Amino acid sequence: RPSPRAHSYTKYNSFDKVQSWIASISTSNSDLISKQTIGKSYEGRPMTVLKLGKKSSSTKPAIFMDCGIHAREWISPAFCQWFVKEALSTYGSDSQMTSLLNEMDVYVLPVFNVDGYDFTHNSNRMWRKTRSRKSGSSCIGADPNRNFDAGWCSMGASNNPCSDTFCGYSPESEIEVQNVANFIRKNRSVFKAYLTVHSYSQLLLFPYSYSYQLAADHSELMKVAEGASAALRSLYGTRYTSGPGATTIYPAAGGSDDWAYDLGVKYSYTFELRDTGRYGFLLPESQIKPTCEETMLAVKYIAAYVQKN
Ligand code: ING
Ligand code: ZN
Repeated sequence: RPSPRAHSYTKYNSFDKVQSWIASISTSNSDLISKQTIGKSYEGRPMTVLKLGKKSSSTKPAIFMDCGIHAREWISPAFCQWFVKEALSTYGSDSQMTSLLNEMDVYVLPVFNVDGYDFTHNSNRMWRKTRSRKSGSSCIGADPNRNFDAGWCSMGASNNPCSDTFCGYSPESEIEVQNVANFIRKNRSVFKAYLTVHSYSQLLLFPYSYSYQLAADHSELMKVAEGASAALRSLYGTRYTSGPGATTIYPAAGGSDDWAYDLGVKYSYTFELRDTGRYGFLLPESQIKPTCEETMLAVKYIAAYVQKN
């Protein structure tokens, strides 16, 4: 088995490479990291979550972060891999990371839409959805970020199976969405924050996207988002806009952040990473490092806030 040293964090790795990285990194750092499979995808691929944190006899509060809900947004899984590497390599030297992993656990799902991600590497680079099939339609897949049970398919989603924003045949019809929703429901009392990473547009979004109503915690969510955006910008000057999904990007029901928030996970955020459209989903590999470095600052800002609240 290749050692984690052989893994490149500045390339867009295939699903198979991410899986072997998950296997090796979790065995070589067993004091700080463990892995668990939360289920299998439509095509039978494992969905593996990495749990980062100092082992403790009692249950610690936790943060859940997923990447790669949408297949073509390759910078997103690259960020989750970067985050895991940084967490392990700065634990013990960076005081914030040390304190975070001593007091909390961070659950990372590096690739959510495993079938779609593999499909973008092998067949169609611009694929977004899952790869599920249903008799009666020749079109494949549903949008996992329209398939959560949050105002499901009421706005900004399509009931046409051929659409890129198809909401699915019912809430959680997609097995990948069901696997994540079940895992978060099971641990709902320990999760203090839910972070989901997309691209592109340079936005830090929070609920709601399924409604124009402001979230009960709107002011606090906005304050934390502005702080995180400022931290991100401090490194290379990259500008992010913060706000509720519905008015900051577009109304869209069935999103994971709205669902997690309504379940009771207060600090629920959607990142839209670089860029603003020059390269879009085809962000060059040369931008992986700077994008991940600046995004680390925003994620660590949110984590530090959640930790003290
Ligand atoms: N953007 C998100 C999308 O699913 C979003 C925006 C965020 C919608 C939160 C709903 C909830 O369309 C991308 N780029 O995928
Ligand atoms: Zn997306």
